[in-house]
Amino acid sequence: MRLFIRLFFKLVRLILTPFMLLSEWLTRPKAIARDAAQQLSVDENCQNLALYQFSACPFCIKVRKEIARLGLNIEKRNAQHNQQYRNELAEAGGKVKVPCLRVSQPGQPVTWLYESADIISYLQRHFDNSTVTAK
Ligand SMILES: N[C@@H](CCC(=O)N[C@@H](CS)C(=O)NCC(=O)O)C(=O)O
Repeated sequence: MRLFIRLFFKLVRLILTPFMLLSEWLTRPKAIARDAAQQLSVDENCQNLALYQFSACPFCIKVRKEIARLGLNIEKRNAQHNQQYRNELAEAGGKVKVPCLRVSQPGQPVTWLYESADIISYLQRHFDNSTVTAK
C-alpha cells in the first residue's frame, strides 16, 4: 500500500513537473537593470551563495523567480537528484528541506538559510537596489 502511494505521488510529480517549469519560464520576471560595473560587483557577491533546490518545488520556483528578477547569478544545486548536494544539505545544513541558501562570506562561518520567504528577504536586503553591492 505504501509503495502504491509512493508511486502515485511520483506519477503526479512526473505529470506536473513540465507544467510547473513551463509556467515558471513563461512568468519569469525581467531582471532589474544595472550597469556593467554594478553587475560585476553583484556577480562577485553571488559567488558566495548557492541555492539548494528541487526543480519542481513551488517554494524553489518562487525563490528562482526572485533571483531572476534581481538579476543574480547564483549557482543552483539540485538536492533531489545529486546525492552529493543532498548529503551536504543534510549534514551541513541540518535537514533535507528546500529551498536553502548556502551563504559563505569570506572569513565568516558558512550559514544555511532555510524558508523561501527568509531567502527572498535576504536577497532583497542585499541586492534589491541597482546601485548597491551586498552589505
Ligand atoms: N515553508 C517552506 C516549505 C519548503 C518545503 O516544504 N519544501 C519541500 C519541497 S517543495 C521539501 O523540502 N520537502 C522535504 C521535506 O520537508 O523533508 C518554504 O517556504 O521554504
